[in-house]
Amino acid sequence: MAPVEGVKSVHPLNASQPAGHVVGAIDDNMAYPLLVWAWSLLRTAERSLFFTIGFLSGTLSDQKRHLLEEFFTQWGIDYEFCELAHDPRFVAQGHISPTTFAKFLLADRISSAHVWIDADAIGHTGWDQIFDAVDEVTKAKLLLVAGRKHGEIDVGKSNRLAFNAGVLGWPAKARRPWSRRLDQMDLVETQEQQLFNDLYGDVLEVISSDFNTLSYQVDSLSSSPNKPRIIHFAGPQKPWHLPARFRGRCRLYRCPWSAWFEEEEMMLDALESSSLRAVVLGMRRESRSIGSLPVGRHNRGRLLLWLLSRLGPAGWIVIAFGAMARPIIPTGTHPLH
Ligand SMILES: [Mn+2]
Repeated sequence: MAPVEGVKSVHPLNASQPAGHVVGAIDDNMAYPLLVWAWSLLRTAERSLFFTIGFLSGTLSDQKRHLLEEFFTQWGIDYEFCELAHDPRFVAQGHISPTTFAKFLLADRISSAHVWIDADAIGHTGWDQIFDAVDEVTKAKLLLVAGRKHGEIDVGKSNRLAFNAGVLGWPAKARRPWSRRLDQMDLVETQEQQLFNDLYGDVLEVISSDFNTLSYQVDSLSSSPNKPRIIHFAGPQKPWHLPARFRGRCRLYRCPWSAWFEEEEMMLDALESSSLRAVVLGMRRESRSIGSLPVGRHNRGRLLLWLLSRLGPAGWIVIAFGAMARPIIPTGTHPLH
């Protein structure tokens, strides 16, 4: 079948422009968001791409994996799946699954230059310039990350993690051994991010926060002074959890989630006449589910989405009242604008 229109095939590789190697990891829950991730990255890249998708043993069903392979083949994506050994130290923490630790395993396995991007992110025009930045990493630096705000980073600040590990540029250099350090660590709130900060804090090359724009830091894309190149939907509540009927508000307001909805819509439109469309709609339905009732202070945004997914049209009442509670609900990440 012909590749989807508007998407550049990576076959044959364009010799004048080096291909970018994108690495990510998923489990069954993230199979559908991964499609939107891959679609957006491919759609907006100016170079050919090669994808490595990692998964921890036993967390991605053969069925899901085969479905993803069908999509990738149809889109002309050059890819490999990479099964990784699970490790009891890879803990689930709140909404963060053990899959996040795949970053370490994949960076060890892939010694050539590549860019890790969390599957809860999308690419925007210009995102693939990060590959140039990785190639230009200075001699003493081992890892490229995006600053938290306006390209700034403060490694010395001990009360807060210096960088978010959702986007990582790995030059073709040695990786630091992480296993023993992980053994020595106390359990902290975001174990894998803390480990990254501990290991690489002194050898970081920092680029603009545009390459890892955290959705909860942006209220509206139309008023944001920066042009996000990679939008990372970090945090417990995710755009794919929001039922379609409530998405119009986000799109009107241009909250960061609207960018995810646009990519998803483009992807679905491009699959209009494809035999895979029915399959993708099934995956989409499945991805909406949040599971059991989310509890705890940090889960207020997720709780709102949980309610909206169960209430149907009555969810508008929750939104009307919720708008009054806006100050206690995370900004830029929900339909309460
Ligand atoms: Mn993430």
